[in-house]
Amino acid sequence: MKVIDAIARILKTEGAEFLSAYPTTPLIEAAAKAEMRPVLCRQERVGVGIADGYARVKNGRKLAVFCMQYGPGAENAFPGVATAYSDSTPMLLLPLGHQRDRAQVFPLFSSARTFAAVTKSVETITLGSQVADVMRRAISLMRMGRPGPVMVEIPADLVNEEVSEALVDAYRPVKTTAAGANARDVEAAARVLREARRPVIHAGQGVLYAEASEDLVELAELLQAPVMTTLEGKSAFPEDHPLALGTGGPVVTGPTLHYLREADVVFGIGCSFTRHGMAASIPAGKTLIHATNDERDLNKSYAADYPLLGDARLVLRQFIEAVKSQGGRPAGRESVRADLDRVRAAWLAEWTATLGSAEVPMTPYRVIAEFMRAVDPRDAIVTHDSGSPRDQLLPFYRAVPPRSYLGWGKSHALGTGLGLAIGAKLAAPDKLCVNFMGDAAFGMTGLDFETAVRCGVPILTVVLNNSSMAIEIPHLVVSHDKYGTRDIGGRYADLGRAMGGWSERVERPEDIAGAFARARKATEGGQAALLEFITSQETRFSNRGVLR
Ligand SMILES: Cc1ncc(C[n+]2csc(CCOP(=O)(O)OP(=O)(O)O)c2C)c(N)n1
Ligand SMILES: [Mg+2]
Repeated sequence: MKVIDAIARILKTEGAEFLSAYPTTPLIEAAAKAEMRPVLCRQERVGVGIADGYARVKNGRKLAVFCMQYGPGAENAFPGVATAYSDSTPMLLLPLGHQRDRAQVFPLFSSARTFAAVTKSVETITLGSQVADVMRRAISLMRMGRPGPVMVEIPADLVNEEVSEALVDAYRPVKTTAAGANARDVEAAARVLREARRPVIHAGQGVLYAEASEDLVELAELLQAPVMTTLEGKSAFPEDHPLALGTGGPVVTGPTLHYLREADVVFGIGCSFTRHGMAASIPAGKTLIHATNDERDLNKSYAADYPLLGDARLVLRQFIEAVKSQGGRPAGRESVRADLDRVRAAWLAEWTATLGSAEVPMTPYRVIAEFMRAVDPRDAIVTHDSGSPRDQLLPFYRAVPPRSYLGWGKSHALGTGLGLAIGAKLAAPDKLCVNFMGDAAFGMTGLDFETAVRCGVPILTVVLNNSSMAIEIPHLVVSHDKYGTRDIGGRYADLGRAMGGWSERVERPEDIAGAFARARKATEGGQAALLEFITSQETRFSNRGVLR
């Protein structure tokens, strides 16, 4: 059998349900022959995003793959791969490589060299007989410990080499393992957490990958401790829970700001505690308990008073047992919920007028509020894009079940949300999968809306069109006055229709609810839908940059 067919077979054995792809690579044909559906994007960075969104929704339990050609195909995938790397998404990238007699020669592009900086591992198959070993190594690394994108480069002249069928028949799906933390460390940290006056639990996406949301709820209820999530961890804790503080990222909910400032002990679980513009910083003077599955995170941006290494679910189970054996719920936690209710209500009261505003052009906040009224968060998977839409959606959208929101952005390439939404829909066809993007974000990747149309992946794309890069208002001042540098133009509903999708343009707040209902119906009928809302250049944000 040929090497390329061996790879397709191994992907199937590992449970890949489809192949995100862009030509030219013989893997597309090999996958089709092996009854695996190729989903072809319009550009590689979106193809990577499709596999990324799929991997996130499946928590890496199913194999997500993207393949592309050597040189330009691999080069054009870069922003997608960098995003997956910075957010630790478990996915497999399969670029073709140049043929072996010239692959090392200037100026030919080498994926192995270039992507080494943005992958967890990259390896070139140098002999056909190695194919199973190389694939097993890559997939094992991708899945274990801190996940991440891995790459296997396939030299173009290797694909037709013969390998023995027995080698591929013997391939078994990679088995993985995870460990809990050092028991004595847990004991000490649990004591500190139990005795804290004002503890806050800070949950990251490690809780999502470990599928540990129920365990997190159990610990929070046991301690009566409020829980915030990171940008990537949003939906790890149900945001309709009385102990939910909401998300802390580039913008911060009122409760997160209040409780994080007041906290004496912060327990980071499944998070990296990275200092980053997309993360709420931890104010000084806290006792930090930090549980992560990657030692590189410990003592990285903050000194950890109680470092713990382990899988989020196993560590949460250990904490639950330790807290119980130390006497269970601590005293003095009776008023936590009522206090939090008050703080939440006071914050929301500051925003009631904006969220319900009747102004024209409309504020994006009104669009978000109407969306939340129209759609049960249990029925949807929502993601943002870079720019103001992220900062408007993040604090107010209430994500409930795990993975009902895809928060992303340790690298925040404009245009990423569209591919993630397509991938989410492939992973969860019964959900309404929605990406909120600005008009500049649409300019980056919007033509891949046609991928959703053509491939029958009925997502809903919301374009918040303010004919501007509003988030650049503080950065483009003189240049805008003199040369109009923030202005951009376009009629995106027209484009959506021209690409074969269902679309509407909405200009008045009273029309928002009806438009969402019609768009949802279109997606349920199998059509990809695009709603263009003509909005103001909104500059109000919830505590943006307050915790930097
Ligand atoms: C690839 C890439 N280039 C540049 C940026 C910087 N950037 C972030 S948001 C933004 C403009 C956003 O405009 P738009 O999508 O229209 O949203 P708005 O703020 O107007 O609501 C830019 C240039 C980025 N995040 N990614
Ligand atoms: Mg804009």
